[in-house]
Formats: sequence, C-alpha cells, structure tokens
Amino acid sequence: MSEKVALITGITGQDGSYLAEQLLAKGYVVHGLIRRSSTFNTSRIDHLYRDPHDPEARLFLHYGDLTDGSRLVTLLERIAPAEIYHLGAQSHVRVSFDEPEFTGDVTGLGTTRLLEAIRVSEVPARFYQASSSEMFGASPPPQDESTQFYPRSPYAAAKVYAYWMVRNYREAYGLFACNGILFNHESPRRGETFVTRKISMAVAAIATGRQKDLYLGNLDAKRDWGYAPEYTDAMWRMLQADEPTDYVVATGTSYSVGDFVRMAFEHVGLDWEKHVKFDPRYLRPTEVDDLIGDASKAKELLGWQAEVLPPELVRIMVDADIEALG
Ligand code: NAP
Ligand code: G4F
Repeated sequence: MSEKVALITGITGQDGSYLAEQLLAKGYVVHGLIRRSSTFNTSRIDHLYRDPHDPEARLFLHYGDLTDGSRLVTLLERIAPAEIYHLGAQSHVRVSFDEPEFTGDVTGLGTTRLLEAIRVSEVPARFYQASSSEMFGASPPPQDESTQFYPRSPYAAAKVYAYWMVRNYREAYGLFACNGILFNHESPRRGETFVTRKISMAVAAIATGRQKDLYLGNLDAKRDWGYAPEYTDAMWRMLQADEPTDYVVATGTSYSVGDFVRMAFEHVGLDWEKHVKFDPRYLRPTEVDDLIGDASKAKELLGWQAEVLPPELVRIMVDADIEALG
C-alpha cells in the first residue's frame, strides 16, 4: 500500500507539532506550511526534521502564508495530499482585539483560500478545520455541537465564519470536511502568552528563585482544559471516519484561571497569593466566562475520550518548565 500524504498548516504551532509527530509515527509522509521569518520558527518540530536529501526523510516543509491564495493552489497541486489539517491561524484571543482585520484575514479568510485551493486544484483531499470553543462565547455551558454560537472576540467571529465556510464547501461541493470544535488544550509546547503556559513558566521561575511576581488579568473565567496530544489524535480520527461531520472535543470538566494558578503554585509548595498580582492590561473588552464541553458525539463516533484532566495537566506543565530551566 502506498504511503498516505498529509499537509499541515500551522505545523510550527503547538498542535501542528504533536500532529506531525503522530502522523509520522503512523507512516505518513507529512508536508508542512511554514512562514518565512528572519529568525527560525521551527523549534517545536526540529526534532522531527531530516535533511530532504536523506532518503529516509518523510517530513517536508514549504514556505507559504495563509494570506497568499495562489501559493496554496500551487502547493496542493504539487503535494496532492490525501488529508489536509488546517491549523494555521492568528490564534490569540487578546491579540485579535488589537489586530481584528489581520485576524479576520488569516483566521477567517485563510480557511476560504485553502478551501478554494482544494476546489480549484481538484485534489481529492479530506479536510480538517481547527474550529474553537471560543465560537460558543457567551452561550452558557455545557456546549455541544448544537449549541448556538455567540462569538465574543474578533478571533471567535473569524472562526465562526471559517466554520460556516467549511460546512458550505461540504454541502456545495461534497468535500469531506470536518470542523473539530476543540476546547482549550494545553501542553509544555503551549505558546508562552496563553495563560496556562504563562502560569507554568512563572511558577517554575519563582520556585527556582529567578522571578518574584506573576501579573495576570481575569482569574474568574472558567475553561475546559485538556491535553494537546490527545486532541490532535481526535483530529486524525475525524478524517478516518466514514462520513464528514463536526465534533466537540473536550474533557467535560471546568476550572477557573484562579484554580489553575492555585494548583500550579501548590505543586511546588508555594502560596499563590504571595506572588500573583493583577494587571488590567490582560483583561479583554469582552470575555468568555464559562466553557464546558460535551464530547459525547466524539466518544460515540470516534471512540475518543480525554484521559488527562487539569490536576495532572498542571503537574505535567510545571514539571516540564522546571526541567527546562535545568
Ligand atoms: P499556535 O500554537 O498559535 O499555532 C498557530 C500556527 O499557525 C503556527 O504554526 C503559526 O506559524 C501559524 N500561522 C499563523 N499565521 C499564519 C499565516 N498567516 N500563514 C501561515 N501560518 C500561520 O496554535 P495552536 O494552539 O497549535 O492551535 C492550532 C489551531 O487550533 C489554531 O487554528 C487555533 O486557533 C485552533 N484552536 C486552538 C485551541 C487550543 O486550545 N490550543 C483550541 C481550539 C482551536 P508561526 O509559528 O510562524 O507563528
Ligand atoms: O489562555 P488564554 O489566552 O486562552 P483563550 O482566550 O481561552 O483562547 C485559547 O483557547 C481557545 C479555545 O477555547 C482557542 F480557540 C484559542 O486559539 C486559544 O488557544 O486565556 C484563557 C483565560 C481568558 O479568560 C483570559 O482572560 O485566561 C484569562 N487570563 C487571565 N490572565 C489571561 C491572563 N489570559 C492570558 N493569555 N494572559 C493573562 O495574563
């Protein structure tokens, strides 16, 4: 049987790196879209990379950008992937308030450009869209696939637009396209300005005497936090199913930002109240207060279930950041 070929946008991000690892382990040839930058941005996937002249190389990286539609067409024609995992996005909610137009372009229109590239190139690829629990926004929990969207940020609005474009291409052109509506998922590879990683890094630095205080915004918001490698496995399962559809992926548990802070400091024997300070710059003009996902559909149709829950997730992240400090 010939090797399966996959394309991952956002391969240099948290999820892209875990997914690339998992697909390579399954025997896929993996292609990744990366942005040209003046400094290297591939640290999360460097351990997977081999020189392309090596006959054993099965990971190939291509320069490109989600704002450049013609490049996406050329790449698809050249790579002819059987599966496309579209993870690339301006993914930071707070930043999307500062850069709403750019976020709409990359996170919203970027999906349309990729869908159009599939249609125009006629590559018979299955498509995964990185949809988000942020789309539920102000809709009260628990949230499942039938919960009304109520986006509370430019990022969430862009993801809602992309979600509907995916559904439209599925219905209009028969594309095998799935929306994975993933709730927050974290790991030691999480971007350093998302709250869980900001906390785990600060706790590690404070516990080892390198830092004194940690400045945060709203501690009351509640999130359904899972473990990223389990969530990238759910993405793969969606594209192996018989029919394309949309799925919520979540743990079904909910903790506040304050709970996460307390658990992280307790893990190293410190009192969080002595170190955490408030800075209003981290507040958002509109907040998402409470997310708890109901992933029953993913359990029933994909056999997927979250295993790592927040108390363990906190320990994994804090321990990894302490180890990284040597
Ligand atoms: P991430 O770490 O922020 O990674 C985002 C990726 O997108 C990076 O590889 C980034 O490249 C790339 N990217 C950004 N702008 C681009 C552009 N203009 N052209 C091409 N690539 C671009 O995000 P993540 O946490 O892995 O999340 C993956 C996806 O799932 C995102 O779409 C996110 O919105 C969505 N999502 C995440 C969560 C979560 O809790 N993590 C939950 C629901 C949905 P650089 O490395 O060059 O910046
Ligand atoms: O870690 P966050 O920035 O993640 P947020 O906004 O929930 O978004 C993440 O999850 C989404 C899925 O629901 C993804 F779609 C999205 O791409 C991203 O991965 O913030 C979590 C909570 C918020 O309520 C925020 O107000 O933490 C609160 N918070 C409090 N202090 C802070 C801070 N957030 C950040 N980033 N930094 C703070 O200092």
